[in-house]
Amino acid sequence: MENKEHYDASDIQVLEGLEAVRKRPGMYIGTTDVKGLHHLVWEIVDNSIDEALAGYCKNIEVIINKNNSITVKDDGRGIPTGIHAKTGISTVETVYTILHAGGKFGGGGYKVSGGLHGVGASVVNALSSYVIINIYRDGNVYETKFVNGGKIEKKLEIIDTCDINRTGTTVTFKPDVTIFDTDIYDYETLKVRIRELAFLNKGLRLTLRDDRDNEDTTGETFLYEGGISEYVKYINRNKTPIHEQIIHLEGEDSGVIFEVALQYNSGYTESIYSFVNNINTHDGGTHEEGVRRALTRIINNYARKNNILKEKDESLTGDDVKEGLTMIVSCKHPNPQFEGQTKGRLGNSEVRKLADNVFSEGFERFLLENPSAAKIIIEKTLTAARARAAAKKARELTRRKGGLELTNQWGKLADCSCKNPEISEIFIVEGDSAGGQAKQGRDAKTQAILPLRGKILNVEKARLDRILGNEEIRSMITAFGTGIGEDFDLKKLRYHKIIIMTDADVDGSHIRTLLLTLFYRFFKPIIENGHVYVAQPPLYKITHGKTFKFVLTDEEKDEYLNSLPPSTKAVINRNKGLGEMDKEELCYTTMNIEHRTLRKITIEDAILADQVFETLMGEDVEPRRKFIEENAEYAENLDI
Ligand code: 28F
Repeated sequence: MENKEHYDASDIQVLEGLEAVRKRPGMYIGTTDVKGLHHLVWEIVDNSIDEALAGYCKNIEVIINKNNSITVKDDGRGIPTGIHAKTGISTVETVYTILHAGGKFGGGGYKVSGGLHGVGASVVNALSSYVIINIYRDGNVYETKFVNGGKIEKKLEIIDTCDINRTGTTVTFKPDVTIFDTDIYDYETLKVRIRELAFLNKGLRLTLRDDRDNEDTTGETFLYEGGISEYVKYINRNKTPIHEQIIHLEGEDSGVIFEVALQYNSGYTESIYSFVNNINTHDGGTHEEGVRRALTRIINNYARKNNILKEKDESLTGDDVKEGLTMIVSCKHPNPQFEGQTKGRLGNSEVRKLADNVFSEGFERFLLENPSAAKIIIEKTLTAARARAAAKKARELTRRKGGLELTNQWGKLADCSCKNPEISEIFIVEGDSAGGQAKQGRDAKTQAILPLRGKILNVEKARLDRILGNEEIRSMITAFGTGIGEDFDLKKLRYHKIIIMTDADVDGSHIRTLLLTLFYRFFKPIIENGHVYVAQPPLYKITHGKTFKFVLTDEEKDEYLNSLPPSTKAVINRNKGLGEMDKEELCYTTMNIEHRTLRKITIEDAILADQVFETLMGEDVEPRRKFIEENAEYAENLDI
């Protein structure tokens, strides 16, 4: 071991540099909390990843040691062991003591990956109570050691020999507890990022091991030959992809590598993540823009060429093509320019062109070679476009009219006096007469009534966007209080029970279908959270003498009739409309909390309603006939 007694000018400069890091660690690693603690690991792992990107390293191992120190191992070439020309000290010592050494002294953009601040090993050294580096190279094992924030304790020396074929670098560091709030590493945090690094660097094997409780563990290994394709598959693992193949495209220009993988699922949210040199670009940038632009353009071209979009139709937008899209965009750039407040945006303009070229060429080919997948994808984007147009119209209309002050008697809401949504209910009632009765007989404290005209469907001829223009429906939307589409907020729901009350005939069933479709498409969470109900008015009124009874089903009717003395003359009335009951009867049997029967609508009910609606309103007669035939029984049971 060699200990220095005299410090020369360059030593002092080095110590001043590392001292600056210790004085203001935040400037170099962001924070000194648990996040900063983990950041140290990534700075070291980044150096191994660089060696992998250079094509020399296949395995990286991260170990959490018993004493909360961290060991990172790679099987790259090993940090050069000679004297660094510019500093006159060993390359390792240079890299570990001079700030930004990786970038400045590396020359020619050796450093491709980079942590949050791109500062490298010297910062880890400055913030550690010790760092030990072992290098395996030329059949020798070298070692050097720093203590107390980067003071060299042991100059680089050969401590052993090894197999001539064994090469690599092993670094062990112990974070300085006087600097960090905590020194406890979180296994999950390390695991999530290590898995991500494995996805982003195909073929690279990364292992994480926790020796804190038990030194015998083998740890977990992450290796993905499919790279970002497997990342997409992983993100979609609990979703339902709508086409089998994950589209994976790749290209290179002037040392810039661009890669993208994508797959659509049946959901509505986008999961698009972009990376530059393995760093998440939260705010996107030119790589992401290039892909998004090309995606929108190619889908439009394809839809027009195949006459799916007609001449008069508006083009699909970027918003339409991203519904249910899971996509990873990854760019490796020797000289990335990060922009924006948090430096989370790639600025290099040449990447936009590269991304666009690679994506449009490959994606167009995919659509041509996979017509069935193409059809499904295009259909999904068209549905998104329709929903978006309808939601926009509804928003504009509800905004313009200010909802609740509508003068039109049809859209007249009789609100309840109670303001607690948990016990408030709104009845959406078919027809003027039933609406009037319900208003008179309700419990005005907790029950709101909104009458709907019976003929909405016929009058409007059923395009959803036009239905959203219907005044009564708009006042219903306003009454809910949640907003619609992008503005939707479940917390603002004013009634925890939304009860559809319609006649037991064809018109009633149409209105129910329409409302459920509307809720399914624009207010899905109110169904998912069990706020939608269908009232079950009695099917029969059975009168004998001065007594009468209401029953819900044929079975109940038979049962009741059998229970009467044989000589009883009973009159059985089948209730066709709500209006056939008087207001006391309606309120007693169908609205009163004690006596009514409500059926809670599930998401499956709503999906079926949505399909029925599509089919009923579609232009083709044949699918309509077929659907009604196939679903007659279920639809009857469901009574939609
Ligand atoms: C556990 C952490 O730090 N691995 C590293 C290398 C390999 C080279 C290198 C590193 C050249 C001039 C800076 C080897 N042979 N793991 C690591 N593996 N650094 S760090 O070079 C350092 C640069 O100054 C290396 C030929 N070229 C590069």
